[in-house]
Amino acid sequence: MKVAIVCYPTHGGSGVVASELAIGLADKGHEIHIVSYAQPFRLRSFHQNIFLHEVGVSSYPLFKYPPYALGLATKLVELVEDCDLELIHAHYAVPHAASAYLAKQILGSRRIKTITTLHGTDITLVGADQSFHRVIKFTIEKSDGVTVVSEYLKQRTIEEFDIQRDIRVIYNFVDTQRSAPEHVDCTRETYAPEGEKILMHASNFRPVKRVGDVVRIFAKVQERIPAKLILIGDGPERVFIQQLVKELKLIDQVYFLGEQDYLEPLFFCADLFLLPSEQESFGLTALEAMACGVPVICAETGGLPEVISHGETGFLFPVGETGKMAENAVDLLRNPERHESFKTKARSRASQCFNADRIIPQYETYYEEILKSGDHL
Ligand code: GMT
Repeated sequence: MKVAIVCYPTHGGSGVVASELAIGLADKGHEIHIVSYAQPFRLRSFHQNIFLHEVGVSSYPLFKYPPYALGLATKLVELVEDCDLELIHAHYAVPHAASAYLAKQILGSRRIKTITTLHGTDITLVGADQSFHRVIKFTIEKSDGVTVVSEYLKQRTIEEFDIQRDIRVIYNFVDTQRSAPEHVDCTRETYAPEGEKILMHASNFRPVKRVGDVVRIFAKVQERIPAKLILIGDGPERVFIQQLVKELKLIDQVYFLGEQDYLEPLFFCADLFLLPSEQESFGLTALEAMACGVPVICAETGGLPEVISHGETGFLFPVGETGKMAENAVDLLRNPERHESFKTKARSRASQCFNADRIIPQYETYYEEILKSGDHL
């Protein structure tokens, strides 16, 4: 197949899923054209069968906001014509799905199919914003195919936008080969020289991630057992979090590593991963942690209960219940046998249910179905 994959290039789940999908499909011989405003961070090295196309948007004094959606649509039209593409797969509704729809209309009689993958905040946060609501609903209805990353997100999309059409659930996935322990290159001693336990969190430091809760959970844990916290990522809340760490007198115990392209090497240093988000349509970082044998303590929200098995691979507690999260973290860390069993189950759940070898063929099959189907106009 010859496919255009449209995605965000920045550190974030939707860009990771789109890039890893591109790699998986290209490995199987499909011709994949990545369309984005910059090179996605997971596609910096060379991959056979992957072609990168950056969308540039001219800036004129008249434009307060450069019209990226139109530049993207134009790029897609050119690519479909020049490279004879069959399918545009837009990751994230805003504005990618709208640009794909526009490209399809411009191409007219030339047959091209569009698939939109909804990732979460395009429905739960951006979608709830009235200024985008009608366009998102329209593009969901008009895409030839729509996938979502969890059953939760499917229900949420149907309810939020009153959608009647079919929506396919295809879960996020991990390359469990890359999560194999022989790839370890992080040493615990660097972060925990006295043999302390290591807790970890990775996100884009947006309010929806409740990184403040991560710090509060850690503050309670380290009162009872020697521990360190590693925070990975960057975003609008970082300054506030650094302030909170100072106020709680935890500076010597918390490491801010900034954005990292791959989390696996660091996960091998971790004893627990914390994800107390307000909302999480799936929680790709939780899955990546599990794949490396790291149990996850997270909020019982969104799609996380579909990923984490409570009492087996981690714990789920209501949003904001930092006390319970900390208490269970301490109990688990103090019980090496139980901790070991959680680690084993986390790794095996990730590889049995969410392995790339299992999920990428689901996208391939869906592509084939959509290519065979009639137009969805
Ligand atoms: O909020 C993020 O983590 C970024 C966001 C994105 O679109 O890049 O992530 C969303 O998509 C991921 C991949 O499908 C999901 O695993 C995340 O759960 C989802 N984030 C939220 O729903 C908050």
